[in-house]
Amino acid sequence: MSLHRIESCNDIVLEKQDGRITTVEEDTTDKGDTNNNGTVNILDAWDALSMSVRLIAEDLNADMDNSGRVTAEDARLILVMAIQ
Ligand SMILES: [Ca+2]
Ligand SMILES: [Ca+2]
Repeated sequence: MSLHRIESCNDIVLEKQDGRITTVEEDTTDKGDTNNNGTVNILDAWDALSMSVRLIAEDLNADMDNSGRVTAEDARLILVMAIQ
């Protein structure tokens, strides 16, 4: 029998429910990174714009102002992030 020590706990979220402690996989997707490629760029802004006009399915990861909807304003905010 071997024991494995956890080297990093940064991405582990513990949740206590009904007296049991369980690990919860954290959503590590960065806000605004709609295509989930690890970086926020103009393609993510394009995705958000496409969501705002219902060309593609809405992904609330693109909801930068937490309004509950993906709009052109969210696309603008992502674009600002992308050029910084
Ligand atoms: Ca991206
Ligand atoms: Ca929004």
